[in-house]
Amino acid sequence: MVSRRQFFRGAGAVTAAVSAASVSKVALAALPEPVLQARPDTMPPLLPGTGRPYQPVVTLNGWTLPWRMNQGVKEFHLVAEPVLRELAPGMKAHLWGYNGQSPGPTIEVVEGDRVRIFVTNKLPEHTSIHWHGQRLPNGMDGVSGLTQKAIAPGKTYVYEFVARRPGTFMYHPHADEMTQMAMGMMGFWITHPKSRHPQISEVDRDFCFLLNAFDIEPGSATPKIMTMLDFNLWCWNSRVFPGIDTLNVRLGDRVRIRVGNLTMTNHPIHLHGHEFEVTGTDGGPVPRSARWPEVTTDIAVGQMRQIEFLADEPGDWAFHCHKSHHTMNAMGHGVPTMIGVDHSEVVKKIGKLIPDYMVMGERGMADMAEMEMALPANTLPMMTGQGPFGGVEMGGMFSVLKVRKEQKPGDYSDPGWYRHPRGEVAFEWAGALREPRRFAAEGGGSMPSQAPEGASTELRARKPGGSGNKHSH
Ligand SMILES: [Cu+2]
Repeated sequence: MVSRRQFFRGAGAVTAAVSAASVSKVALAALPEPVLQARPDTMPPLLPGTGRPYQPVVTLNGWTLPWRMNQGVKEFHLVAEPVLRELAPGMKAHLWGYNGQSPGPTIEVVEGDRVRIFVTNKLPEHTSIHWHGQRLPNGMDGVSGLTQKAIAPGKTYVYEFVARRPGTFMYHPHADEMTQMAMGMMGFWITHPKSRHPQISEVDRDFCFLLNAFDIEPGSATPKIMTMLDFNLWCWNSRVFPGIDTLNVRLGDRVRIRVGNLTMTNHPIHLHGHEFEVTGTDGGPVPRSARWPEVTTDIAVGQMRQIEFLADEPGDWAFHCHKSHHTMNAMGHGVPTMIGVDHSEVVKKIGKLIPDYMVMGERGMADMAEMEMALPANTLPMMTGQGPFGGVEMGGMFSVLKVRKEQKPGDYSDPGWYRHPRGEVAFEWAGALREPRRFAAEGGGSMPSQAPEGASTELRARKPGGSGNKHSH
């Protein structure tokens, strides 16, 4: 891929050189060669070889689409087509996307760029592309039926407009949207500022990804497109944990993360160990005076959010959607809550009939992560991912921000697990435990089963060993 990219960049440079001299009609009429991506890896930032300079972004488990300059116009070629996307090692899905992957490649341009996008439809049905959030001529807005004819299978359409407003945008079909978005058709668009912008910081790392979701029955590979809410695979850029790459940064880096939501529900995105500010929304940069610190920001359907922070705490920091069901992989929601239910008798009886019978959830659901039950082909454990201390018991919309002193500028490779300084890891208490008197009197229960006769309702709460804690109740 790198070599193909370099080839493309080289080709772009040649095209630019040619156009500076004299352009043949053939060269002008030809479409830019579509560049395809075969892998779901996070590609290193694509440094602009032609056009105006900018600080590129890194698309999590994605890539940026190369372009060519054609007489001052930045030309891209998107191909809408069926793709095979690996959601995580062990599971591949038949999706629809662009240029070999779902989501499609990120498009990066500079404020003021004139942009021409060729869109070729290799799907079995018509499509269109809407450039979500952009200021553009109405007829370029991509709403089939309303602002253009739908692009029939086999046809290529051209969109052309000036990227007027710097910011974070998305693209997606506006034709049979329910099907095409449920199948994974979407992509990111970044318009970089043309010069220093008072409300847009220069950052050391700039990541982006889309929130998307699929409903794929265990054992199958194609999403159920009629699902409205009960999705079972909650993705960042069509990947689920542990298939989502970590965000690797250098200690002291100023980091920006851009997130767009094209699922059917909101996602409160939460970062551990740091506070961030929302520095941009769908509508552009947030004035500095209007920003406030957060550790979680909710991203509604159709919204984009840019968060920024100083990565000044070394470690492996969880970064995830805070809806606990969204940090899970394929699961049935029809499972009753079994916590506290003793199944031993019924299991003995069923075991005589079905030797492999297994009860889930008596002690919570963490057993699921350790469960070695055979899975149907092409699905993922519900909670998974191994950390340095054992199972992480997560899936779905979960990743890790890795902050390291040794990470070199511009190095996005995974530094491995954090090595905690001595004395900075939670540890098991090995000393004696004093049992509160009430526990023993109540036979080990933590709550009195009934108030003793004549007792007042006042509870005397004492913090254990609380010499320094003088809160009274
Ligand atoms: Cu969520």
